[in-house]
Amino acid sequence: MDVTLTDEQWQTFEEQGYLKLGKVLTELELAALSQQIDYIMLGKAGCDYDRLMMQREAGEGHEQSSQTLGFKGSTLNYRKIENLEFDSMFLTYLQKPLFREICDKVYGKDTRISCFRAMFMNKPARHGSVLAYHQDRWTDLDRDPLVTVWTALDPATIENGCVKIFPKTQHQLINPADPSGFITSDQVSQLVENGEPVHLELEPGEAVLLHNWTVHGSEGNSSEQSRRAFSVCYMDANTVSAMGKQFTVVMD
Ligand SMILES: O=C(O)CCC(=O)C(=O)O
Repeated sequence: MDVTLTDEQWQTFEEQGYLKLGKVLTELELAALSQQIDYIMLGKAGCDYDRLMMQREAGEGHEQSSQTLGFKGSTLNYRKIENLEFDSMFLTYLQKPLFREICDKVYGKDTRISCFRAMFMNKPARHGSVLAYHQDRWTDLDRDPLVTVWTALDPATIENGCVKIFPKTQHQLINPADPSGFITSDQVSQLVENGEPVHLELEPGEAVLLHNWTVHGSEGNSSEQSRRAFSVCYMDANTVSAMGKQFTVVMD
């Protein structure tokens, strides 16, 4: 398991807008995080559910729920769970030295780092929905968070809706005034003219570093294999939201 990145790896990241980090979790850590997220979904974790943003996926006789604070029933059919920095196991993971090193490189050495979001992104077996192509940016912030580490807890494959990206799209915003970051189907077609998207197939415990502006999305999942993943967007802790959102400092 690498704990430091080479100059060559940084160069690849800067050129391509993404970098496969390889295994970042031991088997034990992977098993513990996978169990913890299942316990959270099933209502068995000893965490404060009122602080977690939880969105249920459509299926099992339910519509897709809104993304709001609080538990929405005991099921593995959740789509998204945010604010996992409030869970001690996920917090410990996102503070790994490799991620501190990445933040040092991107934001400057020893910059205090907060977490724009620490999020479980799930494509439940048989029900996972499509996420259209977009760039990650939020117009209420006074500066853009630049990086996300996306970690597979299950195998992430083409069949179960792994993330797919357009390399080298990190240099400019496609729709700078649009707060959603989503791009139109015409814009996707234009990107495809320059090359097909890359599917980021990963083994459980592997991670990928993404520039937040790299265009990315994912297909649905109709397979029997869930696609559980943990995605952390790190930002400079001095970032201010015009909407008054507060962010948790995760690295001092
Ligand atoms: O997990 C996915 O399918 C996409 C996640 C994503 O868009 C993100 O982490 O910014």
